[in-house]
Amino acid sequence: MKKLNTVFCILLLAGFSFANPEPVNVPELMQTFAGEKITSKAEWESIRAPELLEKFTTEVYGRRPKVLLDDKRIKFELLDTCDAMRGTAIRKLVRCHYTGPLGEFSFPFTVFIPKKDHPVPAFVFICNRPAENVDPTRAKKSQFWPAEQIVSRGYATATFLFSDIAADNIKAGFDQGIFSVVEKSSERINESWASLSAWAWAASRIMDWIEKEPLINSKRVGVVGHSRGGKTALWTAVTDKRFAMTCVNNSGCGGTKLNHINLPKSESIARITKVFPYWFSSNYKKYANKEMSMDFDTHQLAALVAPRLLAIASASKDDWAGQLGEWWCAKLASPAWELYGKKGLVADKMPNVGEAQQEGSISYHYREGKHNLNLHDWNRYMDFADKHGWRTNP
Ligand code: GTR
Repeated sequence: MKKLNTVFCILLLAGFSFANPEPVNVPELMQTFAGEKITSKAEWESIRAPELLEKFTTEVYGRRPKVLLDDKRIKFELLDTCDAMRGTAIRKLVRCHYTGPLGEFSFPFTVFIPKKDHPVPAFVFICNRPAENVDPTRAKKSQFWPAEQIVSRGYATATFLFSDIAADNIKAGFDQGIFSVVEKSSERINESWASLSAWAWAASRIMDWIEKEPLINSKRVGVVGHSRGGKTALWTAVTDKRFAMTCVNNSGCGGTKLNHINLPKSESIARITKVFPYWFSSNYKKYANKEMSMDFDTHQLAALVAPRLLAIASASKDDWAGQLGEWWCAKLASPAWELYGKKGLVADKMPNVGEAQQEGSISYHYREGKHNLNLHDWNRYMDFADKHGWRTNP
């Protein structure tokens, strides 16, 4: 015991700290890559935000072929509409068709809309788990997409299966799913789009449909995703300003986890680009083992959501996602909201487990438990939307 105490004292005297690690040498948010200071909303919008978007496009998520932006190639087919949830909701089953230069592609999605108070706010959910988690018949229920509870709080919700868009499999390559109708995999270059971008593209197509759906208020739509789906939700909101809110659940490396902080238990860029290279542009692997010297970081990506609502969440037993790095992303992104006269994250340190920080336009909550998305998380996202008046019509 005495020996242990002595070791402890020596460590303390040597300046060894048991406190949380701090971010180190974080790239500036309000300064261009060329070193110019950004001091106004106008400079942010015309100079800094575009160069950051370009950076994350080429270096992390890849560039989508332009032909994907042509809305004349998109059509919707209403497959079915009926009453659901004991008459409290309307269920619509829809198929989105896309005519690509190399062929036809389509994917289905499910929508539940509360029966009253139209037009209602909504959450588009990117489902990165098996189909039983988003059962349109509701015979099977899962907290991963608690559609009944979402509807009972007055929100509509729409979901699709990410695997219907592009396979989540390293062996699948890029001649499958949406990729197969857009370009040949032999034409791909280092900055070509990849799976996270393909999944995000699908979330935006659901927004196209929502804009034509009078029962839903398209100005109050959030996009929600967990883990690889959380990374996708963030990229969706960054690339599609129609989403008024994004909920980024346990997204970790390649999502919100800050890189300029030493969290040895969390996933690294070397690991993620080795195991999941098909999620990102090939350029991303250049940053393997260079986390601390990269000239960009995730707070700059999150800042591209400003001045809209951003919710980031971690789970206490999810060291792999690097909870502290997720919190710092929220904190360091905040100056972008301040340019709009809003507050970002209102907090000086991580909350205790079980608590939420929701005073500003950035929400952070820290749930007890494992890497997951459950009813607790959904309720925090809906609380945040409620706080911003989403349930108050119009
Ligand atoms: C892990 C991966 C993470 C995270 C997670 C998930 O295997 O390392 O980046 O995305 O999967 O999607 O659940």
